[in-house]
Parts: sequence; structure tokens; C-alpha cells
Amino acid sequence: MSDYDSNCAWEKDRVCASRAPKHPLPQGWQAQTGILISVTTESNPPFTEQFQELLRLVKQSGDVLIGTHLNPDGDAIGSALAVSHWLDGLGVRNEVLCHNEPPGYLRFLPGSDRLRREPERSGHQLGIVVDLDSLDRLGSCRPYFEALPTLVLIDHHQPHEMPGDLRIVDPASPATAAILTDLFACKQNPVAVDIKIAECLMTGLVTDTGSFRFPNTTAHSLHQAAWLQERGAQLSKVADEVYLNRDEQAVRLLGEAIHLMKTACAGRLAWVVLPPSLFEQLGALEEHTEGIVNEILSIRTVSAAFVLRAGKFGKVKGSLRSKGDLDVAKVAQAIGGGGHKNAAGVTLEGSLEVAESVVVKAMSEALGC
Ligand SMILES: [Mn+2]
Repeated sequence: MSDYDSNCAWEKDRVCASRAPKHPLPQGWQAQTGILISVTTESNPPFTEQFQELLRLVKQSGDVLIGTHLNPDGDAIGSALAVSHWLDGLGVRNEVLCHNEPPGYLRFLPGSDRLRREPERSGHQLGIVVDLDSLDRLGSCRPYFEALPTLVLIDHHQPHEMPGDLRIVDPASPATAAILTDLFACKQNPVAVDIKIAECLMTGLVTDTGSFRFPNTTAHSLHQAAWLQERGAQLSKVADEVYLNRDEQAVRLLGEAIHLMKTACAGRLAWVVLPPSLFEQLGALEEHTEGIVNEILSIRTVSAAFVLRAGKFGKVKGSLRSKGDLDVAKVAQAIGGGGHKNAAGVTLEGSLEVAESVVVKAMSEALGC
């Protein structure tokens, strides 16, 4: 039995239960939403009530549609597939939808071949969406979920749009997979967490915590990783699949990006603007930009970094990162985006040049330079 079991089992007082929430929920949101609201894991364990409500909804539904966000990452796909395997264990039919195919480094996940862009069946009675707070993030899959009578949302982003009838949301949690780990660890869970579920959840934890290096990593998430490894998910296997599995174009794009890097604020701000011609020249795709921003953030003097690229429909997409206390989610919200304190995203109108000046200005202000 790991410390996770002994310290964190729902029926017991937990070491991790005594911590106050780091990010209190916005005032008033409780009143606006559906059946049950919750905060979980880091903020407000135990989680039994939320699990029982989820189980009740799932059991009374014959067929469930699972969804996650477009341009999916390890937490998105890992969480969606973990829910799918869990429903299999309950004998509940389900399908998994995503606007995009899973990136190459996530194809090792058990069940990754289940992902579809549109449902194969009709008549689903319940939707479960994970790792998003705005239905726009479902991309082309959005209408299938909007048509469902009941929607469950499980997420760790700062709530703003708050869709869903049952919302299981904890902004203090490092990953949606961390929330699911706590849900599935409930004593009331009739499904054993097997290697398939454990690998999917471990992948979400590993990717959203940057291999347990980001400040969102807590003692609780490390206990969770130990608990998942005991159920068959090898941390080293997941890390190899995720990090030693890059396309050649991704590494070549990184090399070019570093050549293009600019700095300001006495080296505290670093950024890269990736022109569309570079993607054409290298045969690189949007998914190959993953990780570039963290590379430039790794410079000792740099406190904030961003990468811009041309998105669809004439828009510009940006990834913002910071170290320590600098809150890039606030910067992103002010100019058209959102996310977490140290990792956020923006979508801007106009040319790359215009977007660059907007983000440089906003980031410089946040840095006070
Ligand atoms: Mn996530």
C-alpha cells in the first residue's frame, strides 16, 4: 500500500486534505451551474459525492460520448481514453471524439485508435468532456455534445464559461488526469484501475507537470504517480514514449526557431515568431511547435517567453510561458486567451507582426519593463 492509499483514501483524514485552495474559485460561479459543483483533490477532498453523482449519471445512460479539446495534449487524450476504459469496465458503451488525430507521441496510449472526428452511432444520452472549460475548444465536435441531454465536465482550468450539468472542476489540480485519478481511487469505484487506465492517467500527469518539474507538481500528484505505477503504468516507459519520440521536422523546426529568437527587457523576455514559410520549407506541422517555448524559457535570465505562429482563418496563435510568480494567464486573458499561471495560450486577429507587438507590449508590462 502506497502513501497515496494510506494518506489519501477517502474514508480517512488525509495529509493532503488540510491545505487551503491555492486558487479560490471565482465568486458566484457556484450559483450559476448545474447539478453539483465541486472542487477536488488539492482543494477539497474527499471526492466521494462527486464520484457517486458521476457514477449515477453514467449508469443510467446506455451510451456515452466522450470529448476533449482540439490540438490535444497528453492530458486531453490520456484523460479521455481513461474515461473510455473506465466506462468499458462498467459495461457502458462509449465513443471518444476529438477534432484532431492524436499526435504521434500519444499513439502508444491504449485505445488511441478509438478517437474519431464524428460519432459512429447516434442516441448517446450523456456527454463527458475533459480538460476544457469552453465548448468552443471541442472544435468541429461541439454540435454533437450540445445536442446531448446531459453533459459532465471534468477539468482543471480556471472556469470562465462553465458549461455542463455536472461540473467536477479543480483549478488547483495539476492535470485533469489528476482529478480522474482521485475519482477512480474512490472506494466506491466498482472498476479496478488496470494498466490501461493507469497508463492513460500517468501520461496526463507526466505531460501537464512537465515530468513533475513544473510548480503545479504537488506531494499529492507524486503520490498519485506512485499509485498509478503500482497499477502497471511505468513512469519511465511513459516518459520515453512522450519525450524520445519526436518527428525529425520537430527538432529541425526547434533549431530554426532558436535562430529566430529575439529578446527584450534586458534578456528577461524571449520570443520567437514562426513564419508560415518555415513550416513549408521543413514540412513541419502545428504539432511540431510543441516544446519550443519551453526551450527558450530555459535560458537562465528569461522569466517569460512566447512563441507565435499563423493559425487558421487569418488568426495568430501564441503559447505563453513564465517562471515563478509571473502570471501569464492574466496576460493572455487581457489580450484574448487564457490558461494557467505559468502556461497560457492566445488567439489574436491580424498579421504576425501586429500580434508580435501586442504580445511583446503585454508581456513587457507584466514584467514591469
Ligand atoms: Mn490539462
